[in-house]
Amino acid sequence: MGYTIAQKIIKEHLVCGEMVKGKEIGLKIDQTLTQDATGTMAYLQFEAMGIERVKTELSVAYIDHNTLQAGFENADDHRYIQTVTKKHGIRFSRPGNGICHQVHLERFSKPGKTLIGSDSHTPTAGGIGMLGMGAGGLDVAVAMGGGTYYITMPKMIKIELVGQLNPYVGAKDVILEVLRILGVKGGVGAIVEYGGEGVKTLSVPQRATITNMGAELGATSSIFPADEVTKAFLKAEGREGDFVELSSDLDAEYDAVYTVNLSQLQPLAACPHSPDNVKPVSALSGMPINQVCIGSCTNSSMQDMLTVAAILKGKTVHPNVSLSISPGSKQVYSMLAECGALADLINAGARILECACGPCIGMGFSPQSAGVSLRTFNRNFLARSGTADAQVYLVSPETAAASAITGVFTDPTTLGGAVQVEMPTAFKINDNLIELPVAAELSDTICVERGPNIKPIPVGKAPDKDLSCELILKVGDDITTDHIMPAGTKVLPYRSNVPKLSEFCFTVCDKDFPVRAKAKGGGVILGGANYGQGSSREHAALVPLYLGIKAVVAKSFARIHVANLINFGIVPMTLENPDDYEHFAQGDCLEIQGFAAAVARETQATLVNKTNGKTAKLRLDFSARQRDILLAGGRLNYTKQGKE
Ligand code: MIC
Ligand code: SF4
Repeated sequence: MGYTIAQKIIKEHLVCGEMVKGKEIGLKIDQTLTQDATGTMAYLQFEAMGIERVKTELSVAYIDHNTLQAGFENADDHRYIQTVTKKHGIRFSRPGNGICHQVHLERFSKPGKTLIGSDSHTPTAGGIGMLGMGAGGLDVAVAMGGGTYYITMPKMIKIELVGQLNPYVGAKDVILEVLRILGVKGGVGAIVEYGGEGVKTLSVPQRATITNMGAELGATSSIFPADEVTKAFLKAEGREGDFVELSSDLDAEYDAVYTVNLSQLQPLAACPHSPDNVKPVSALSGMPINQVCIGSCTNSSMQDMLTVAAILKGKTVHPNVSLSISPGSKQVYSMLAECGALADLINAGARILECACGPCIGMGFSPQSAGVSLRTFNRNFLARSGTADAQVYLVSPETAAASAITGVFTDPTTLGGAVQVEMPTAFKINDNLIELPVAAELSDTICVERGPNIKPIPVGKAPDKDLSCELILKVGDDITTDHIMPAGTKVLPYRSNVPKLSEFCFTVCDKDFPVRAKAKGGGVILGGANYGQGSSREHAALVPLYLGIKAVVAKSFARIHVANLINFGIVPMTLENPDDYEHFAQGDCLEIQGFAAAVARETQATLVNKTNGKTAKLRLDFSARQRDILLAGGRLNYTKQGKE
């Protein structure tokens, strides 16, 4: 039997385990990336491991999330990351150089290699044929130290692309269509591969828009073949030497195949508050809007920006609309300036932001009360924009630009004609904002600077012999990490200060949760399906650990979050029968007899509701390695025991 693209890369990097669907496998990681909102923790953990020098082929630290410096905290964290990376062999992408995924795609991604990043959108690199995966900071720290990265061997989903996109229909519409078909749980446990005749009609940045939002499918990764188009992109980046051809074997087997006809696609929008709540833009036409935000790691390439500039040229943004534009990287930004397109954007009334995540992570540009905001981003989770009652729609740059002019939801295909965007055959290469680390023998000369906002990382404990505690919080389906650990301007500065961060935990769902959890010494959380979807932020495990959470019971979990829970010694267990969810209410007294023994060796345990006498069977689906980590009270303790 032949191999899929991802299987070929996995086979090349397999360190342990068998490539059997559903089984744990260990992979060698070639490259890592971090960003500043998760990076501080990742490097603190790397330092705690006592490894002098990274062992990867390349590791890069980006500063792109916490760039609004309304106090000393973010600037201190940046300085810490700058000094710690210089010492330990990691490149440092300075603030102003751009969004991690965009810059990595331009400057470092390589077909056929593996990449993990402490950011869930690391699969963006799949646009170039690289196997990129989002991971918790601790997993990234381990990989930087040369350690193995563990995943469950994924199933393979193929999206067969046929036809060609019509004018004003973008790559964003392709992934929104896939989200419409598969939903936010549809990619869980899978790698999504793109193939078919339509592939060659898409540029690398367009492919990267599609793989980027594979994160919203819950997929382990998403990947495109590496072909002539990939080669041309690498050549334009002055990196032709990094090209290797990559495609699936003709007899490769997929668990499911879906066809998307590009020629038949129309502009789409993901409606509040989920990326899979997809409707045609034509069905929303005429709805008044208040804000448009263009940018993010999904849609901030040169191609996207030039398209927007062409639509806005000579027009004025509607008076009821505030338009922000954040180019994805310094490369894009400076080329826009040089070709004059930046002037077209400025003249139209766009508010140009720095090349960073910005509004995507609630770093400014929160919409007005109950405001309708059209964003070219990837997530429209409740309150993520910073305005609790905002209505955020995810759209393509084409739809965003057209609507910014009219002030109402506008299907860009009604503009008529076509935007002609001339893509440069050579990008402007200037890596002056990427600092190199010092040579190993000079590392002692570097003093790592730590600001007062950096507080110790909480460390987990071994599970209790019998678990007896309260159901401290009950939540529904599709709880995101933005519910568990919100972001935004007020919260993000505390990413390296867990005690302070804990004051915001779950407050989107229940404002009293932090105080209640602290007063009661923690307990168990009950969730619905796909608990922990979204970000890779390990804070969504670390902070509950700090608040005393010992276990999370759910109908199902998202991949990165479940790995983070295990890394920090919180036991994730699934309900054997999802209907049992109804037999538990917040405040109930819970018990699991023989809890530690079950974690050590059982695949089942019985959860007793002592308040109403009901019981539920729980599944404990762990590998032997995961059981050891949980018994040690988390991966930091486990590594201290000398294990990888
Ligand atoms: C996000 O888009 O939610 C983030 C912010 O990039 C996160 C990482 C984080 O929480 O720092 C992600 O996607 O992993
Ligand atoms: Fe940054 Fe938004 Fe991309 Fe996350 S999704 S990395 S916040 S641009």
